Amino acid sequence: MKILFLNGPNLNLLGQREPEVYGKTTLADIEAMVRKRAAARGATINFRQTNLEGELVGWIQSAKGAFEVIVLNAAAYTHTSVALRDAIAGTGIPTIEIHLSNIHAREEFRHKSLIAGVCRGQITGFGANSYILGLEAAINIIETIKP
Ligand code: CA2
Repeated sequence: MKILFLNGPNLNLLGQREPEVYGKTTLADIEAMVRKRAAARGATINFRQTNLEGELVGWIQSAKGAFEVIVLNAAAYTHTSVALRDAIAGTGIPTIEIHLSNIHAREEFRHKSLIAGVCRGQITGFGANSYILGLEAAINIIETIKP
């Protein structure tokens, strides 16, 4: 089971700024947590972060044939990027949208996700645990496709 975790802009700042919104856990802490659970579940993960929209698009495109599922926290690009939506639709790889915060309980501009319609589902508001739930959803998809 090969699962690609992608993280968008500013998530490299997790644990360093705005702890009242995003918590004190760093992205490296989250990666370690996901790695541990993935190993226990027999899955292999690749975990990346970028501040660049085009880099995310490139990673999504080249995931074809290399990964079975993508777990994506597109951060602010969630609300703005038609390019990301098109890339997800274009690869056809099942993609799970995740967020640390509950985007529907925040500012109105965060309520709209441009990628939600091309993702298998959305996990939002469980803090760092959203990543573990994303991993479990990814494994479930893989096991359903290949019983
Ligand atoms: O809740 C999430 O996971 C978000 O994807 C986080 C994005 C935000 O734009 C989305 O609406 C919801 C923001 C990530 C920025 O993270 C920071 C962490 C620390 C300090 C500043 C930003």
